[in-house]
Amino acid sequence: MKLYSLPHSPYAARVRMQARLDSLPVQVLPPPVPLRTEAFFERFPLGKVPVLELDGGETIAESWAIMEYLAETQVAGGSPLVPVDALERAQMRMVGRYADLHLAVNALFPLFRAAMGGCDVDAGAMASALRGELLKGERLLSGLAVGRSLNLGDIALAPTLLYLQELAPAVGMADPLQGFPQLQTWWDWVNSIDAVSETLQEVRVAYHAFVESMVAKA
Ligand SMILES: N[C@@H](CCC(=O)N[C@@H](CS)C(=O)NCC(=O)O)C(=O)O
Repeated sequence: MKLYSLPHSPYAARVRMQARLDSLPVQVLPPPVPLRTEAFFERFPLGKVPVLELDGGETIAESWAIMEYLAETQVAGGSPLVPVDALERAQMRMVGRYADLHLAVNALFPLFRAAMGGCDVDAGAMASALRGELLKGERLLSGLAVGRSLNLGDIALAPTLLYLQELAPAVGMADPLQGFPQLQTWWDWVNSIDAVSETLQEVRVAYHAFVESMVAKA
């Protein structure tokens, strides 16, 4: 199987983490045709990475769909990254949805657009939105932060939180996890797992290189 990935992509990082954790036979490659071209959309209708290409040529986009496919098909007896218990599985999906539909939509995307030179940046409003979204995570993870196995929800959340820590200083939050002890405990825990911290470090390095290239172009 081939995983089309970009090193700075938080979404591709999820699948790379999973591949490391579950020792999956996945070859990580850059996209075979340039992003944002007609050729890319023709081959990969959703127009984004990550994309998993199976040995038969079928493709799957959307990180969550890829992760569930891999977890269901590639580990005999089921991946340990998906809880057997239905409630724990629902909690796993809830954390994944929190990362994508709350934290990313309401806090990360506005910060990212601002960092990329968006106009009318209201730093105070962005910091306040970020605090509000982190407070949701703080409450959500209370009781889910420690004493259990890592799951796909954690893998989905970790790269999003990494990006928020990279971008929050621009709106005056040098340490966005300060004041959110559950989130901090969770962050320390996931970072104590090598496959997670190594993948996050790849994302961090690639993001810094990306920022430097933007500065050089400006
Ligand atoms: N919901 C998608 C998001 C994927 C996504 O946004 N990927 C970005 C890279 S981080 C991308 O491919 N962007 C292409 C573009 O902006 O043209 C997922 O979970 O896979």
